[in-house]
Amino acid sequence: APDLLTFGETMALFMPQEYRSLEQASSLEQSFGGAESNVAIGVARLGCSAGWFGALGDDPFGRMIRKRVRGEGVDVSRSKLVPDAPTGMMFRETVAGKLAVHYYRKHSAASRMTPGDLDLDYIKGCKILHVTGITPALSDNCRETLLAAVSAAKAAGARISFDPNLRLKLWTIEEARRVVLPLAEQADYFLPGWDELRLLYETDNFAEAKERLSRLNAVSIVKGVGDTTVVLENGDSLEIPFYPADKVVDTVGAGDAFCSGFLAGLLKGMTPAEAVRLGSINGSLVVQMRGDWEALPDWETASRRLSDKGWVER
Ligand code: KDG
Repeated sequence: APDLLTFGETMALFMPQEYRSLEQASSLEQSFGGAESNVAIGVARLGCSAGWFGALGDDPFGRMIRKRVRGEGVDVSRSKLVPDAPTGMMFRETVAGKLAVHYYRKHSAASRMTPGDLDLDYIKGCKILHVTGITPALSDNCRETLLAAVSAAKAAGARISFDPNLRLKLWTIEEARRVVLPLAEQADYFLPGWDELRLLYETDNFAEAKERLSRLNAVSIVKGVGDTTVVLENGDSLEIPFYPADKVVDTVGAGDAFCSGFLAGLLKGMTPAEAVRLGSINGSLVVQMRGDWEALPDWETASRRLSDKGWVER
């Protein structure tokens, strides 16, 4: 099995050109995105072995996604094209400077995944299983599938990486808390954004949140505490400034890009703090181009930035 495994829903993505609204657009650019496949692509681009699986519809979009994820060097051998449900779709537009996402994903192929779809032997062979809070928000059967994958991976000694990726269009914060907080307890790496953590922990006080995080077994990596990422490990806390971005064009996918750099760093033997720097470089590159994953760097580009001496730690 690949060293890094992840699974979830990947959707076809459509965006108007030149920042028109969807109402006014006459043509749309086609791409695709999904938090987990974004991570797998990022890890593969950095030269590590990565696999992604999920259910897609047996339709043009499902085939497009599988082909293109495979083309990025990600193992998609366990993904499925299912005949009786469509590939989910999403549309993004910027209206009055504000990004809006419209999902068409109810009853999608991915939302029907069940534990029976999992190849447990394959999952048991990975070093790190990365999951997000989007999957359990899709359906009860998806939640059970995620829990089954996490237990199998943990039992086999794999590490669990967990990004809550709160999607309040898919469930309420109360529902999210009931699933996300227990999953954080199972994780080896917990990667929330500070905006998400404030909602999950119901606090605006970072010191209080830190206190709660310190009770987890996980190394916690909190993204976006001001312009820094905070790494909490065995009671120590380290702030690592964001790698600078010249221009911010599209912030969607930044969190996934960050996770992919972080996970690739761990697979390359870096400490969590070093791996966060690689995550931050990935995040800074992705926000400068449209799309979730297109601007993810290869190892040569990222490592050049890693050795940039002008970028100091606080
Ligand atoms: O993190 C980016 C994702 O949000 C996007 O690609 C779509 O996976 C997605 C989702 O469910 O929102």
